[in-house]
Amino acid sequence: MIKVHHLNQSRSTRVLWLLEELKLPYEVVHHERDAQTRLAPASLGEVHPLNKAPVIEHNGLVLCESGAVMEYLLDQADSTSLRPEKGDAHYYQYLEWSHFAEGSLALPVITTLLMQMEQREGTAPMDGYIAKELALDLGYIEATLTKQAFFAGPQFSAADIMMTITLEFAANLNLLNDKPQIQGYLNKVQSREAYQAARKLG
Ligand SMILES: N[C@@H](CCC(=O)N[C@@H](CS)C(=O)NCC(=O)O)C(=O)O
Repeated sequence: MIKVHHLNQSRSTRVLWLLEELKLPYEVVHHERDAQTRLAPASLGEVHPLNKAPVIEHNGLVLCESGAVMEYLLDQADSTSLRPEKGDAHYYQYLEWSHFAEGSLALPVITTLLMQMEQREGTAPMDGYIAKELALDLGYIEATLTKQAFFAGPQFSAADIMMTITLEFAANLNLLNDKPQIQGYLNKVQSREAYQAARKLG
């Protein structure tokens, strides 16, 4: 059965909602935010190194990132009503908004939340948040690239194209100086002919 790790007041509500829509059987493991810091408890970190919700477990797979979890659950269901067919014009609108929610909208919304907290409480949660997120994310990426050659496994994929450009921003900001695996990975993908051709175009 699908196991959902749910954090109160969090994005994992997306997953519970979708499971209800799909009428798939599932069980919920509840994790409670720390009353003071509002951060996730260590119990989530025992399930996935990013220590965030949502995470699902199913048939030996441990999956995080709500958009990816949603796709996985849709793949498990018979119903196609919640995801337009590939090739249908609406499919690409579906894809655009699904990525937009986390890829574009979440950053300014979360930043506003943290800035409002700073003004209200006179503290600096933004600094703590950025340092914590960078350490977690870059550590997770470094560990992943220690285990496998590319993001989706042994083969290069479009996920590598997505990740490389963001990692290049990070490298330019000197955030990867202590990340030899990521640096080696970047050298490898940047030597691809198609990458060189794209760079030549600007
Ligand atoms: N992009 C990720 C974001 C995951 C995320 O930041 N989850 C938040 C809850 S909304 C969390 O677990 N925060 C607790 C923490 O950072 O300690 C997704 O869509 O799953």
